[in-house]
Amino acid sequence: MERNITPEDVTILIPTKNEEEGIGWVIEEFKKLGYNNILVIDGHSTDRTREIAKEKGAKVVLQTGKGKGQAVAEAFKLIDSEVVVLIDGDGTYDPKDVEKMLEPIRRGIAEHVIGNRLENFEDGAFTRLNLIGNKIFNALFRFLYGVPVYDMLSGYRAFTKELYKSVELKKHGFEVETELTVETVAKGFRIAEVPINYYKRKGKANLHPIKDGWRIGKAIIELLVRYNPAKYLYFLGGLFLLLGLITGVYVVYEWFHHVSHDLLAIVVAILVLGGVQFIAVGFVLGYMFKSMSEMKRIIREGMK
Ligand SMILES: Nc1nc2c(ncn2[C@@H]2O[C@H](COP(=O)(O)OP(=O)(O)O)[C@@H](O)[C@H]2O)c(=O)[nH]1
Ligand SMILES: [Mg+2]
Repeated sequence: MERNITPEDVTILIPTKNEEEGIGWVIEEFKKLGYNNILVIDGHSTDRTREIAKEKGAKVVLQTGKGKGQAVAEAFKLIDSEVVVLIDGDGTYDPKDVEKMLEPIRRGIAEHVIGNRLENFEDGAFTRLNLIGNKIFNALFRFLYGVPVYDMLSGYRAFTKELYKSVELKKHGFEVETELTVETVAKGFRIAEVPINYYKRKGKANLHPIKDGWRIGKAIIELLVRYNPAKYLYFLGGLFLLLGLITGVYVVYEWFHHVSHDLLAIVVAILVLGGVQFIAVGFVLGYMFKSMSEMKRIIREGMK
Protein backbone atom coordinates (compact mmCIF):
# COMPACT_ATOMS: atom_id res chain seq x y z
CA MET A 1 0.00 0.00 0.00
CA GLU A 2 1.50 3.33 -1.08
CA ARG A 3 1.73 6.01 1.59
CA ASN A 4 1.84 9.71 1.11
CA ILE A 5 4.52 11.05 3.45
CA THR A 6 5.25 14.77 3.41
CA PRO A 7 7.95 16.52 5.48
CA GLU A 8 5.23 17.60 7.96
CA ASP A 9 4.55 13.93 8.71
CA VAL A 10 8.15 13.35 9.71
CA THR A 11 10.05 14.05 12.92
CA ILE A 12 13.81 14.16 12.63
CA LEU A 13 15.19 12.69 15.85
CA ILE A 14 18.76 13.53 16.79
CA PRO A 15 20.25 12.12 20.01
CA THR A 16 23.30 14.16 20.95
CA LYS A 17 26.07 14.22 23.45
CA ASN A 18 28.71 16.88 22.90
CA GLU A 19 28.13 17.39 19.17
CA GLU A 20 28.67 21.16 18.90
CA GLU A 21 30.79 20.66 15.79
CA GLY A 22 28.21 18.75 13.79
CA ILE A 23 24.72 19.50 15.12
CA GLY A 24 24.30 22.92 13.47
CA TRP A 25 25.01 21.59 9.98
CA VAL A 26 22.67 18.60 10.41
CA ILE A 27 19.73 20.80 11.48
CA GLU A 28 20.37 23.42 8.77
CA GLU A 29 20.44 20.79 6.04
CA PHE A 30 17.12 19.29 7.13
CA LYS A 31 15.55 22.75 7.26
CA LYS A 32 16.75 23.46 3.72
CA LEU A 33 15.03 20.28 2.61
CA GLY A 34 11.77 21.41 4.22
CA TYR A 35 11.93 19.21 7.33
CA ASN A 36 11.07 21.49 10.22
CA ASN A 37 10.04 19.06 12.96
CA ILE A 38 13.40 18.41 14.50
CA LEU A 39 13.81 17.00 17.98
CA VAL A 40 17.20 16.97 19.64
CA ILE A 41 17.31 14.76 22.71
CA ASP A 42 20.44 15.66 24.55
CA GLY A 43 22.46 13.55 26.96
CA HIS A 44 23.59 16.44 29.17
CA SER A 45 26.18 17.80 26.77
CA THR A 46 28.84 19.93 28.43
CA ASP A 47 29.55 21.92 25.26
CA ARG A 48 27.33 24.28 23.22
CA THR A 49 25.24 21.53 21.58
CA ARG A 50 21.87 22.51 23.10
CA GLU A 51 22.41 26.22 22.50
CA ILE A 52 23.30 25.70 18.84
CA ALA A 53 20.38 23.31 18.32
CA LYS A 54 17.92 25.88 19.71
CA GLU A 55 19.46 28.67 17.68
CA LYS A 56 19.00 26.64 14.52
CA GLY A 57 15.35 26.09 15.36
CA ALA A 58 15.19 22.55 16.71
CA LYS A 59 13.15 21.49 19.70
CA VAL A 60 15.57 20.49 22.42
CA VAL A 61 14.88 18.20 25.38
CA LEU A 62 17.21 16.81 28.01
CA GLN A 63 16.98 13.07 28.40
CA THR A 64 16.06 11.98 31.91
CA GLY A 65 18.42 9.00 31.99
CA LYS A 66 21.72 8.02 30.43
CA GLY A 67 22.88 6.57 27.11
CA LYS A 68 21.74 6.74 23.48
CA GLY A 69 19.29 3.85 23.98
CA GLN A 70 17.49 5.53 26.86
CA ALA A 71 17.37 8.80 24.89
CA VAL A 72 15.80 7.14 21.84
CA ALA A 73 13.24 5.23 23.94
CA GLU A 74 12.26 8.44 25.73
CA ALA A 75 11.97 10.37 22.47
CA PHE A 76 9.70 7.71 20.95
CA LYS A 77 7.24 8.42 23.77
CA LEU A 78 7.34 12.17 23.15
CA ILE A 79 6.85 11.99 19.38
CA ASP A 80 3.56 11.35 17.65
CA SER A 81 4.23 11.82 13.92
CA GLU A 82 3.65 9.26 11.16
CA VAL A 83 7.36 8.71 10.62
CA VAL A 84 10.51 9.18 12.68
CA VAL A 85 13.91 9.56 11.05
CA LEU A 86 16.78 8.88 13.45
CA ILE A 87 20.17 10.38 12.68
CA ASP A 88 23.43 11.19 14.49
CA GLY A 89 24.29 14.77 15.33
CA ASP A 90 27.91 14.32 14.27
CA GLY A 91 27.58 15.03 10.53
CA THR A 92 28.48 11.48 9.46
CA TYR A 93 25.16 10.95 7.70
CA ASP A 94 23.76 13.09 4.92
CA PRO A 95 20.39 14.75 5.51
CA LYS A 96 20.01 14.83 1.70
CA ASP A 97 19.68 11.02 1.79
CA VAL A 98 16.40 11.40 3.70
CA GLU A 99 14.25 10.93 0.59
CA LYS A 100 16.02 7.63 -0.08
CA MET A 101 15.35 6.63 3.52
CA LEU A 102 11.64 7.37 3.18
CA GLU A 103 11.21 5.62 -0.16
CA PRO A 104 10.52 2.08 1.18
CA ILE A 105 7.96 3.50 3.65
CA ARG A 106 6.27 5.52 0.90
CA ARG A 107 6.11 2.42 -1.26
CA GLY A 108 4.70 0.47 1.68
CA ILE A 109 7.33 -2.25 1.60
CA ALA A 110 8.90 -1.69 5.05
CA GLU A 111 8.19 -0.26 8.48
CA HIS A 112 11.85 0.05 9.39
CA VAL A 113 14.47 1.43 7.01
CA ILE A 114 18.21 1.14 7.65
CA GLY A 115 20.69 3.36 5.84
CA ASN A 116 23.48 1.06 4.69
CA ARG A 117 26.86 2.82 4.98
CA LEU A 118 29.03 -0.01 3.80
CA GLU A 119 28.81 0.50 0.05
CA ASN A 120 29.61 4.14 -0.12
CA PHE A 121 31.76 5.63 2.61
CA GLU A 122 34.35 8.37 2.70
CA ASP A 123 37.98 7.38 3.38
CA GLY A 124 38.55 7.42 7.12
CA ALA A 125 34.84 7.30 8.00
CA PHE A 126 35.39 3.85 9.49
CA THR A 127 38.48 2.77 11.36
CA ARG A 128 39.70 -0.68 10.33
CA LEU A 129 38.53 -2.09 13.67
CA ASN A 130 35.06 -0.58 13.26
CA LEU A 131 34.73 -1.94 9.74
CA ILE A 132 35.78 -5.47 10.71
CA GLY A 133 33.63 -5.38 13.85
CA ASN A 134 30.65 -4.25 11.79
CA LYS A 135 31.07 -7.05 9.27
CA ILE A 136 31.40 -9.67 12.03
CA PHE A 137 28.33 -8.44 13.90
CA ASN A 138 26.23 -8.37 10.76
CA ALA A 139 27.35 -11.88 9.80
CA LEU A 140 26.59 -13.11 13.33
CA PHE A 141 23.21 -11.45 13.21
CA ARG A 142 22.32 -12.96 9.84
CA PHE A 143 23.43 -16.38 11.04
CA LEU A 144 21.52 -16.27 14.34
CA TYR A 145 18.37 -14.48 13.22
CA GLY A 146 18.22 -15.58 9.61
CA VAL A 147 17.45 -12.04 8.44
CA PRO A 148 19.43 -10.49 5.57
CA VAL A 149 20.78 -7.26 7.08
CA TYR A 150 24.16 -5.84 6.17
CA ASP A 151 24.43 -2.71 8.31
CA MET A 152 22.38 -3.34 11.43
CA LEU A 153 24.45 -0.90 13.52
CA SER A 154 23.79 2.08 11.27
CA GLY A 155 22.57 5.20 13.05
CA TYR A 156 20.48 6.48 10.09
CA ARG A 157 17.06 4.87 10.25
CA ALA A 158 13.42 5.57 9.49
CA PHE A 159 10.45 4.08 11.31
CA THR A 160 6.71 4.14 10.85
CA LYS A 161 4.54 5.06 13.81
CA GLU A 162 3.29 1.47 14.28
CA LEU A 163 6.89 0.41 14.61
CA TYR A 164 8.33 3.05 16.90
CA LYS A 165 5.29 2.92 19.17
CA SER A 166 5.48 -0.85 19.60
CA VAL A 167 9.16 -1.64 20.01
CA GLU A 168 10.23 -2.21 23.60
CA LEU A 169 13.67 -0.80 24.27
CA LYS A 170 15.26 -1.99 27.47
CA LYS A 171 18.95 -1.46 26.73
CA HIS A 172 20.28 1.96 27.54
CA GLY A 173 23.47 2.32 25.55
CA PHE A 174 24.74 1.66 22.05
CA GLU A 175 22.89 -1.68 21.96
CA VAL A 176 19.89 0.35 20.80
CA GLU A 177 20.41 -0.38 17.08
CA THR A 178 20.63 -4.11 17.82
CA GLU A 179 17.52 -4.02 19.96
CA LEU A 180 15.59 -2.02 17.36
CA THR A 181 16.51 -4.58 14.71
CA VAL A 182 15.63 -7.57 16.91
CA GLU A 183 12.35 -6.03 18.04
CA THR A 184 11.44 -5.38 14.42
CA VAL A 185 11.89 -8.99 13.35
CA ALA A 186 10.38 -10.36 16.54
CA LYS A 187 7.24 -8.29 16.10
CA GLY A 188 6.91 -9.28 12.45
CA PHE A 189 7.68 -5.89 10.91
CA ARG A 190 9.64 -5.56 7.68
CA ILE A 191 13.14 -4.10 7.31
CA ALA A 192 14.54 -2.51 4.16
CA GLU A 193 18.10 -1.35 3.66
CA VAL A 194 19.02 1.49 1.33
CA PRO A 195 22.57 2.56 0.41
CA ILE A 196 23.55 5.97 1.83
CA ASN A 197 26.65 8.12 2.08
CA TYR A 198 28.82 8.04 5.17
CA TYR A 199 31.31 10.74 6.08
CA LYS A 200 34.10 11.28 8.54
CA ARG A 201 32.94 12.39 11.96
CA LYS A 202 33.04 15.97 13.21
CA GLY A 203 34.10 16.02 16.88
CA LYS A 204 35.00 13.16 19.19
CA ALA A 205 33.28 9.74 19.14
CA ASN A 206 31.14 8.68 22.08
CA LEU A 207 31.24 4.99 21.18
CA HIS A 208 34.12 3.00 22.59
CA PRO A 209 34.96 0.26 20.06
CA ILE A 210 36.08 -2.39 22.59
CA LYS A 211 33.72 -1.75 25.51
CA ASP A 212 30.65 -1.00 23.40
CA GLY A 213 31.58 -3.62 20.80
CA TRP A 214 31.56 -6.25 23.53
CA ARG A 215 28.17 -5.05 24.77
CA ILE A 216 26.74 -5.07 21.25
CA GLY A 217 28.02 -8.62 20.63
CA LYS A 218 26.52 -9.75 23.92
CA ALA A 219 23.20 -8.10 23.06
CA ILE A 220 23.00 -9.87 19.68
CA ILE A 221 23.26 -13.25 21.44
CA GLU A 222 21.27 -12.34 24.54
CA LEU A 223 18.31 -10.91 22.63
CA LEU A 224 18.08 -14.18 20.70
CA VAL A 225 17.08 -15.90 23.96
CA ARG A 226 14.35 -13.35 24.37
CA TYR A 227 12.97 -13.79 20.88
CA ASN A 228 14.09 -17.11 19.42
CA PRO A 229 14.81 -19.68 22.12
CA ALA A 230 14.56 -22.39 19.46
CA LYS A 231 17.95 -21.43 18.07
CA TYR A 232 19.49 -21.95 21.50
CA LEU A 233 18.02 -25.41 21.75
CA TYR A 234 19.28 -26.30 18.26
CA PHE A 235 22.72 -25.21 19.31
CA LEU A 236 22.62 -27.26 22.54
CA GLY A 237 21.14 -30.28 20.74
CA GLY A 238 23.80 -30.06 18.04
CA LEU A 239 26.52 -29.99 20.68
CA PHE A 240 25.10 -33.05 22.48
CA LEU A 241 24.77 -34.98 19.21
CA LEU A 242 28.31 -34.14 18.19
CA LEU A 243 29.73 -35.32 21.54
CA GLY A 244 27.51 -38.42 21.42
CA LEU A 245 28.67 -39.21 17.91
CA ILE A 246 32.36 -38.92 18.76
CA THR A 247 32.01 -41.04 21.93
CA GLY A 248 29.73 -43.50 20.12
CA VAL A 249 32.20 -44.09 17.30
CA TYR A 250 34.89 -44.77 19.90
CA VAL A 251 32.67 -47.23 21.85
CA VAL A 252 31.70 -49.17 18.71
CA TYR A 253 35.28 -49.22 17.43
CA GLU A 254 36.53 -50.64 20.75
CA TRP A 255 33.67 -53.16 20.82
CA PHE A 256 34.82 -54.56 17.45
CA HIS A 257 38.23 -54.97 19.04
CA HIS A 258 36.64 -56.95 21.91
CA VAL A 259 36.73 -54.19 24.49
CA SER A 260 33.36 -53.08 25.81
CA HIS A 261 32.74 -49.78 27.61
CA ASP A 262 29.40 -50.27 29.33
CA LEU A 263 29.34 -47.01 31.24
CA LEU A 264 30.47 -44.99 28.24
CA ALA A 265 27.80 -46.66 26.11
CA ILE A 266 25.17 -45.32 28.54
CA VAL A 267 26.68 -41.86 28.31
CA VAL A 268 26.47 -42.08 24.51
CA ALA A 269 22.80 -43.00 24.72
CA ILE A 270 22.06 -40.09 27.05
CA LEU A 271 23.94 -37.62 24.85
CA VAL A 272 22.20 -38.74 21.66
CA LEU A 273 18.71 -38.93 23.17
CA GLY A 274 19.21 -35.63 24.99
CA GLY A 275 20.43 -33.99 21.80
CA VAL A 276 17.44 -35.25 19.81
CA GLN A 277 15.10 -33.95 22.51
CA PHE A 278 16.63 -30.49 22.52
CA ILE A 279 16.26 -30.32 18.77
CA ALA A 280 12.69 -31.62 18.84
CA VAL A 281 11.63 -29.08 21.49
CA GLY A 282 13.51 -26.39 19.59
CA PHE A 283 11.60 -27.31 16.44
CA VAL A 284 8.24 -26.86 18.16
CA LEU A 285 9.35 -23.59 19.75
CA GLY A 286 10.64 -22.34 16.40
CA TYR A 287 7.34 -23.13 14.77
CA MET A 288 5.43 -21.35 17.53
CA PHE A 289 7.71 -18.34 17.27
CA LYS A 290 7.18 -18.07 13.53
CA SER A 291 3.41 -18.45 13.70
CA MET A 292 3.20 -15.95 16.54
CA SER A 293 5.02 -13.22 14.65
CA GLU A 294 2.97 -14.02 11.54
CA MET A 295 -0.21 -13.75 13.64
CA LYS A 296 0.89 -10.46 15.17
CA ARG A 297 1.47 -9.10 11.68
CA ILE A 298 -1.98 -10.22 10.51
CA ILE A 299 -3.69 -8.76 13.58
CA ARG A 300 -1.87 -5.48 13.08
CA GLU A 301 -2.84 -5.31 9.44
CA GLY A 302 -6.43 -6.12 10.31
CA MET A 303 -6.54 -3.20 12.72
CA LYS A 304 -5.45 -0.67 10.09
N1 LIG B 1 21.12 11.71 24.12
C1 LIG B 1 22.26 11.00 24.02
N2 LIG B 1 22.89 10.91 22.83
C2 LIG B 1 24.03 10.20 22.77
C3 LIG B 1 24.60 9.55 23.88
N3 LIG B 1 25.74 8.91 23.48
C4 LIG B 1 25.87 9.18 22.17
N4 LIG B 1 24.85 9.95 21.74
C5 LIG B 1 24.61 10.46 20.38
O1 LIG B 1 24.22 9.37 19.57
C6 LIG B 1 24.76 9.52 18.27
C7 LIG B 1 25.63 8.32 17.94
O2 LIG B 1 26.78 8.32 18.73
P1 LIG B 1 28.23 8.26 18.09
O3 LIG B 1 29.21 8.64 19.13
O4 LIG B 1 28.25 9.04 16.83
O5 LIG B 1 28.37 6.71 17.82
P2 LIG B 1 28.66 5.95 16.43
O6 LIG B 1 28.10 6.77 15.32
O7 LIG B 1 27.97 4.66 16.60
O8 LIG B 1 30.13 5.84 16.40
C8 LIG B 1 25.54 10.84 18.26
O9 LIG B 1 24.75 11.87 17.75
C9 LIG B 1 25.84 11.03 19.74
O10 LIG B 1 26.01 12.38 20.08
C10 LIG B 1 23.92 9.67 25.14
O11 LIG B 1 24.32 9.15 26.16
N5 LIG B 1 22.75 10.40 25.15
MG1 LIG C 1 28.12 8.70 14.74
